Amino acid sequence: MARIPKPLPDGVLHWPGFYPREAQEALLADIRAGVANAPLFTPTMPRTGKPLSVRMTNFGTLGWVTDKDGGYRYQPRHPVTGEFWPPIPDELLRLWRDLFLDEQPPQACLVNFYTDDAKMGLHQDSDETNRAAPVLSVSLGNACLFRIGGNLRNDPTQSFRLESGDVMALTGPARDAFHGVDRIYADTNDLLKDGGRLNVTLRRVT
Ligand SMILES: O=C(O)CCC(=O)C(=O)O
Ligand SMILES: [Mn+2]
Repeated sequence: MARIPKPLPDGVLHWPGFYPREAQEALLADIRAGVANAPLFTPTMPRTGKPLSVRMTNFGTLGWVTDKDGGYRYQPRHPVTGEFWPPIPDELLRLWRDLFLDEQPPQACLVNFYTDDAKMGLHQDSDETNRAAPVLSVSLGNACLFRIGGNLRNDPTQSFRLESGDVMALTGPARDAFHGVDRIYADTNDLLKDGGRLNVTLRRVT
């Protein structure tokens, strides 16, 4: 019997293969240019100081950071260099504008880099004061297994793959859904020469 694909939860929008390879390369070049000025850093958990397995940086007027003493927060400067974050690449601003005509522009672009053994635990994006605006994400490099549930931690979840060039958004009823990345599939894409996965998320914070 053919397997019927399960529809995504209400408000989860997924555009598989949104960016063709050339556009992925252009976006990667923009991200690399930003990372040259705002290097990836290793975030740590509030209180325990345990390092996350992803490395991250940000673009925009506000960037999401976390460390042992300060916890989860947005701030205008890079926690290691002390410099303001670089601007959000034009292509990503355009993407947001094209998809979300009526929304104010994003203030934060969080850049996550996953090595092939990294993951991200189930969480809500809840440090934004503005929880009405969507969270928009673009995936580059190796595929991952993305998990999404409901607004309660114990709600049932479903999982699907995000591939290089995919765009996804958590909107409306899914804006506060618990989500995470269970695994990266090594050797599934050659955009990143040394493997791994890059994900950028655009957010409105205030
Ligand atoms: O890497 C992803 O696809 C998700 C990233 C994420 O949930 C986050 O940065 O809050
Ligand atoms: Mn998230």
